Amino acid sequence: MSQEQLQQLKTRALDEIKKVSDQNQLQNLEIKYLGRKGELTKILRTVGELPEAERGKMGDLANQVKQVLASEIGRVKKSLSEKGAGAVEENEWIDVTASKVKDGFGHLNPVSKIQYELEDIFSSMGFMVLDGPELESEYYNFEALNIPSWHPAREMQDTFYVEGDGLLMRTHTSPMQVRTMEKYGAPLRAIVPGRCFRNEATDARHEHTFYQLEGFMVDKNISMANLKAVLEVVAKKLYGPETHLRLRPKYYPFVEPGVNGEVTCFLCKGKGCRLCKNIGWLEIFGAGLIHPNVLKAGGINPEKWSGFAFGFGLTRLAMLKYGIDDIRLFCSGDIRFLNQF
Ligand code: FA5
Repeated sequence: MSQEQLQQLKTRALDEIKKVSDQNQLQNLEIKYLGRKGELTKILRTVGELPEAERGKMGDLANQVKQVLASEIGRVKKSLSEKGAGAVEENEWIDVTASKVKDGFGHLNPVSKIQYELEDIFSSMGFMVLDGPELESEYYNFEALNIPSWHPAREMQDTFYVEGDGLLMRTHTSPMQVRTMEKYGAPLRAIVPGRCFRNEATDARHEHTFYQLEGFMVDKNISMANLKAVLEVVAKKLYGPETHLRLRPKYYPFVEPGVNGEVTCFLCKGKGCRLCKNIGWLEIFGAGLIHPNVLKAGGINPEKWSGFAFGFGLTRLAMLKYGIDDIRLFCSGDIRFLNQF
């Protein structure tokens, strides 16, 4: 290697160092020129083999080049790490008055829209809005709701169990009935919107993760008439003043009697259409009078107090309202689905 070639190597290396934009690139250059097998290191190793007359000059020059490169690499390394720590270079500036890019704003999920609408309606009737744990105990999810371990109703609500602690992902929002009774006593009125989980063979109407909205009222002499009156007001506010409500017997272990709540189809006004499958009615909740065993589990005397409870399928309400024909779209993570609402 001649002195001229050594100068060329220095120019090339400095040029490359000037262009790096991150620590990785810089480290690669350091290895390329100054590493154990680096270009300059190799040259320095061969200086001893040169004729004596050239040896001194080449040795000095190679060492000078090494120092220049090492110090330039050190300088750039420091500047990059300062930049990484948030330092602003003189030619950089931030316009704090600039407005945000418009199309980055989010919006409410259709389930949240229905949830907030129902929260407003129930709050106006004196109901508290409460939140409950999604990871629930077997006791509150089943036993306190009159569903002992041998009860066949457990099979209809299979879920995801957490090993060891008697904990599970709640299958419905009903566990909050007993939790709320324990905390507030009677009289009481509350709704509990929230996420529920079931071990489902999923299809267009069943997901492993979905939303419900629980509601209950405990007071003196509460009857099915109170249940119907409250839920008819809710149905009319939700779907319009001409909406009717019908209750048909259905078994739930935690209510006695238990009912299925249906409203006149808001699309065909009860005449029969694709949405209601030509029945004219849409099933939107389960409900009934709170079973005496559940009141007792909540520390409330069933001889003195009575109450009603209901559970809306919130995801189902959103599907009906927005004409969504497959529940699996909600958890699909497909932004094109959500952008439609
Ligand atoms: C219950 O969960 C009762 N806890 C409701 C209740 C509360 C009855 C208080 C009486 C008193 P059910 O399993 O039917 O009941 O579920 C209620 C609603 O949740 C259903 O109508 C449906 O809309 C919704 N739902 C249930 N399972 C799923 C699922 N896998 N995917 C989506 N929605 C579901």
